Amino acid sequence: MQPTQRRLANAIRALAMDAVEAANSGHPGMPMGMADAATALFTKHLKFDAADPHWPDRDRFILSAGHGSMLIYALLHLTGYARPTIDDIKRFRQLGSPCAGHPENFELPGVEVTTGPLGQGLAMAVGMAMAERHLNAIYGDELVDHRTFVVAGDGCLMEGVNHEAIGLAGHLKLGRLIVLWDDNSITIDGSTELSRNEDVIARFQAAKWHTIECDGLDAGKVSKAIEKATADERPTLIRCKTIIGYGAPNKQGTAATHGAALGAEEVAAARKELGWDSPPFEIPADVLAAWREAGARGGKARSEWQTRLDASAKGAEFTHRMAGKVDDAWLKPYLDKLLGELKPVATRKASEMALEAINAAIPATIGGSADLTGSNNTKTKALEPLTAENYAGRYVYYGIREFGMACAMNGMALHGGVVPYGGTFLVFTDYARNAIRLSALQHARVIYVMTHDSIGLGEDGPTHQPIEHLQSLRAMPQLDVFRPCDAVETAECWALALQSDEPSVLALTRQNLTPLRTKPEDANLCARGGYRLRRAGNPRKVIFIATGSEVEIAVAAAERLEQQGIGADVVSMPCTERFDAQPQEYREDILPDVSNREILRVSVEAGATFGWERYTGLHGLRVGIDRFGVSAPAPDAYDYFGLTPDKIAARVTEFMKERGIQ
Ligand SMILES: Cc1ncc(C[n+]2csc(CCOP(=O)(O)OP(=O)(O)O)c2C)c(N)n1
Ligand SMILES: [Mg+2]
Repeated sequence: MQPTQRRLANAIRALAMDAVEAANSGHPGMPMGMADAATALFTKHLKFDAADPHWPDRDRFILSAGHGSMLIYALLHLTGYARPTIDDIKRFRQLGSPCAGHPENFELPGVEVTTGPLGQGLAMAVGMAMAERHLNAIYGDELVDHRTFVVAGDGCLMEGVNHEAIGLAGHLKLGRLIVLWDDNSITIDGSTELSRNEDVIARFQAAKWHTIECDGLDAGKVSKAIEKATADERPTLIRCKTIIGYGAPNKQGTAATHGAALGAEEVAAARKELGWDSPPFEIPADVLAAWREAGARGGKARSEWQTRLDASAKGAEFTHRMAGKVDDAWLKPYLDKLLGELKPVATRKASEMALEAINAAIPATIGGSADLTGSNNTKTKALEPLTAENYAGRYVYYGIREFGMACAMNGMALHGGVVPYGGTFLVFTDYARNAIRLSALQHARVIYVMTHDSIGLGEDGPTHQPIEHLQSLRAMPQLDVFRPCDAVETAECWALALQSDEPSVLALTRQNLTPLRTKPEDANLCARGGYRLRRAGNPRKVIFIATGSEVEIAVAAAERLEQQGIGADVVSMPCTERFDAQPQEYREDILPDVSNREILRVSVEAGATFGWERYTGLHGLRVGIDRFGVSAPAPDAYDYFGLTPDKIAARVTEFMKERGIQ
């Protein structure tokens, strides 16, 4: 006799209790409450094949309530994924175990995205569903025909980003997105009544979602709800009424089960309550067999899909795209043309010019902006909007939803087959910041086109003028921050961002910049992160290290110094992260390891000087802005902050005099 759905679910409950008990840390309540719903989904509906976690046409499952990580670890193990093994689960939350505290996409195939920061899983799922519809529009049902399922908790539906995400999903009519809400009326502080009295269902309906309510502890009812959800054209929220920690007789329904081990006594009582008499980490053979059967259930669909792929005229192209490969053959002809018609342009405009070539050459790009299309210059001429009526479009009007946009781009990038880029003002990276952090943590190739990158934006004033943003983004691991100084560097930085397996921020100006790179080069000079743009004429006494719009100012300041017999190099440093990764000989050639008495190093960037001592040395000179900006035309703002060639040259000579540098 086949084990009941409840008994299959109890295997999840047991593993969750036991793993948290062994680690003496973790969250048993959520997996225990949602075990029945997850069992219904994984045994009856989710299209997947545990033998091939990377099958491109699999349904995507996203555990947005990432603290309940044992739910997904249990599911992957039970359905027969190669990892996690039972030993991995025994080492839940221990160093080196792929069963980390929260699910990490880079640890386990089957974990589609990294979750834990509440709300973002749901918002990334929106991006996954967008990528699916887009690729479906191009490759058809025979190659792309899958759904995105999400388990979200109360926390996910309280975080502001859920509003952005569901608004976008409703607007784009992402009918293949199905969210199971773990409605257990509990969060860490206690009852949800402490902090929420909104009508969540009405809110989703207002965002044009289909909603269903069911008993989340009854797998059969959840199954019926999923059937209804898949039949509807709208995205669906299934409100699963559950009890947190279900099965733990004395603690269920309370916040005590949310994030702590239940304790040996309560675990024993739960075993009794659930009729589960296997020792910890042991799954009865009949239960395991039924789960393994569920994990192999998609094998036939996968092999049929493989046959269709092999026969498809677009098969090779599809495989290439899903592998994430992009061409960079566009760069050289583009640069050749650009060098023939040099004129001052803002780097945001230079980015648009490069994008014209990129979008023509790389069909996988999907652009967008958080309602600043005309300012971010992200839409190239041929791009059509991606809409509910035309999913084949390649331009997303995200609306004023920076965080939602960044999350959606993470989801798209991790879905695969598309390369998302999106814009807003650099100052608003703060709105999107935790999603940028998740791009970095997850190795998601997302390209952030962040314009208006300094006081150079002028009259909009200090609310819009980034100060600390460049340095704070540079502090983030696994993220490249590019700040190109002219149109050539902008194209080079775009090429690097597209070839990267990490996210990038392109910091671009509003104001026009003088072309500084005017000759063809054999190599992409920005690839080294920093390079000598100008070599000292007189004996070298000064090295300017500048980025973006301040490079031309540094070059002009260097010319002033040369007139006084002071030799000055100018290093353009479009990407400090890449410079830091260069071999020591290279770095020492550009920034020789000598005292600032022999050669003074001067950083010039229209932003926080914090951190620039890394390149100037403690006794070097840092020219920047360590206060909020001002509302004024850009040239006045630059003058006010002393960021003009004359003022910088004067400051350098003064500094040299004070310090006795000859
Ligand atoms: C953005 C964010 N803020 C705070 C937390 C810390 N946190 C983890 S779980 C949780 C409560 C979530 O409540 P709910 O989603 O209802 O989960 P349940 O207690 O039902 O498992 C909080 C505040 C987090 N992970 N992410
Ligand atoms: Mg809850």
